[in-house]
Amino acid sequence: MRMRFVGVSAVLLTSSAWSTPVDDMRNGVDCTFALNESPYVISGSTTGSGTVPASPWTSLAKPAGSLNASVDIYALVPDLNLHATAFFTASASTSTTVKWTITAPGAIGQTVTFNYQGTDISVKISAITGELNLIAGSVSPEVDPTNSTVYRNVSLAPDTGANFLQVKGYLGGIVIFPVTFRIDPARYVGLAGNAPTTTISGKINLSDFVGDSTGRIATLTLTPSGGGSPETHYSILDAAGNYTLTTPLTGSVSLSAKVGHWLSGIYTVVQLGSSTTRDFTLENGDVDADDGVTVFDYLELSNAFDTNTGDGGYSDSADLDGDGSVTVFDYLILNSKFDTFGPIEQ
Ligand SMILES: [Ca+2]
Ligand SMILES: [Ca+2]
Repeated sequence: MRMRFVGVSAVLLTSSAWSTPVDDMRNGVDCTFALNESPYVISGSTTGSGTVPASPWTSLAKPAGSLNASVDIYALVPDLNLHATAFFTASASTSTTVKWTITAPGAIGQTVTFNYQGTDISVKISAITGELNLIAGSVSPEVDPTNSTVYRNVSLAPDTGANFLQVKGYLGGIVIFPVTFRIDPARYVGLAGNAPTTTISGKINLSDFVGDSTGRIATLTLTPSGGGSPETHYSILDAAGNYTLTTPLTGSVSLSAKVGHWLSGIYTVVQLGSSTTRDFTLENGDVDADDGVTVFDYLELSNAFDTNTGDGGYSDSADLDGDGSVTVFDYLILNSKFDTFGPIEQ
């Protein structure tokens, strides 16, 4: 009977993917904002105030890994009946404070018409700006009112700064006409219920091996490039040597793989954020699995020499080529890799 690793599946997660609300927000894919019912102010030759009906919650497209976002102004403020992309550019001054500035260069020069207290007023836009100043609170599940889905949210409270979208323009060709819409509160919508993850998969080629890789356990270690705790995964290989893992880590990491009596291999930089494939070719000869081919491996191979599968002294880890016998061919493999150490760059 050939010795095999017992198939035990285990994933050890040693590091959190999001350490601050801002990080959590950065990792998400959408933002949702509500436009509050709010007075707008008209200055210039016209004075007075009116009320813009409350808009439904509006989702902004946000690239994963970014705090920036964009949305058609029409979705943000339907009353304007204006189509132009509003860009939300964010900066985080602390781990919980985010400021977005809003610009919409495509809106400049367009004409919009407000119904102001029963009168239609046409305004040629000369400037459109906005700002959101927010304090991100702790992570908590919340219900998105637009679709009743429970999301992993960062609660956002207005900071001391103003939260607004302001349109300036010309009424009758000369009058500056600022109209301010208050945007408050904002809500971050993450991936539903789960942390963003990256799946890494690939094939581990076991060099100088004619045996069966099925059931062998690959130890895969992700180490954040910028420091932080390594994350170790164990993947049970199939007959083709395929492995897969899913990690909540973000940014760039190194990825190493070690299997039994093969030296470890490493990719020094793997950028996380989208599913990725990394194949390994691991060198044979590390009988004692200490990640180097040394005299100690010779000693272990010698102890098992001239045994076959089922013999008392047979050692699966000394049968380097996996043919069921520990022979001179296994010695030759060890000899060819003598004084070689992992991890070997892939
Ligand atoms: Ca060794
Ligand atoms: Ca052999």
